[in-house]
Amino acid sequence: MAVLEIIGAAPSNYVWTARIACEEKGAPYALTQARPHSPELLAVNPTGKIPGMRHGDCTLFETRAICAYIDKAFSGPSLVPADAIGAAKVEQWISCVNTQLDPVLMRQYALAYFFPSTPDKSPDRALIDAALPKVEKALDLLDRTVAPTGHLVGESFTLADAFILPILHYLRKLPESAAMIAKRPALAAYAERHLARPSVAKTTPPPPAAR
Ligand SMILES: N[C@@H](CCC(=O)N[C@@H](CS)C(=O)NCC(=O)O)C(=O)O
Repeated sequence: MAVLEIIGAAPSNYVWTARIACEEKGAPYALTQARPHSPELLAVNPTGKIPGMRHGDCTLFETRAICAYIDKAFSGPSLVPADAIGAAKVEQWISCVNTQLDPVLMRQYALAYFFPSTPDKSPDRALIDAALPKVEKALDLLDRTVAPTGHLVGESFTLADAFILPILHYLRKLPESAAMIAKRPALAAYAERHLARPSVAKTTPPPPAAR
């Protein structure tokens, strides 16, 4: 069968999550570079968002669905616990990342630095300042959750961790969120430890080229 393709741009936190899943499973894959809404991407995802996936005749979009396929189609260690509570908790955290954490931490806060819509392309202070109380609240939630075991769910690395770690990588690069993480020891240790995990370190996007 053809090699599995993750289609998207390496800096995307969602593309990164899909690649972590491939690495964790030991699934051979290729990253096919494509921007959102490009023809290559629209061929596998009519919504235009990255990532998309192609494996032989199978095409998929939505990171959770792509990761579900990778988890079932390859024989490496399962990314979701087998027990009912563990599996449901992983779904709970992925859903929380997708519907509550990513929209604030990435779409509102981080993208106001990385892709500002200000006329001079300087960071969008109004959006950033409005996001900060919500960023604090989200980081409190994560800090409390990882404190007992050093994972989002249970005692080991799961797909839930693969969804939040790329976001934490970007938050550690930005001034307000970096300071907030540093003040939360459990979350700081969690980020430090898991961002060095081989599947995560190997897929970390290169820093943007200097302009
Ligand atoms: N729900 C989608 C979200 C993917 C997503 O938001 N991707 C971003 C990049 S990180 C994107 O394609 N943005 C471009 C756009 O929304 O038009 C998933 O889980 O795959």
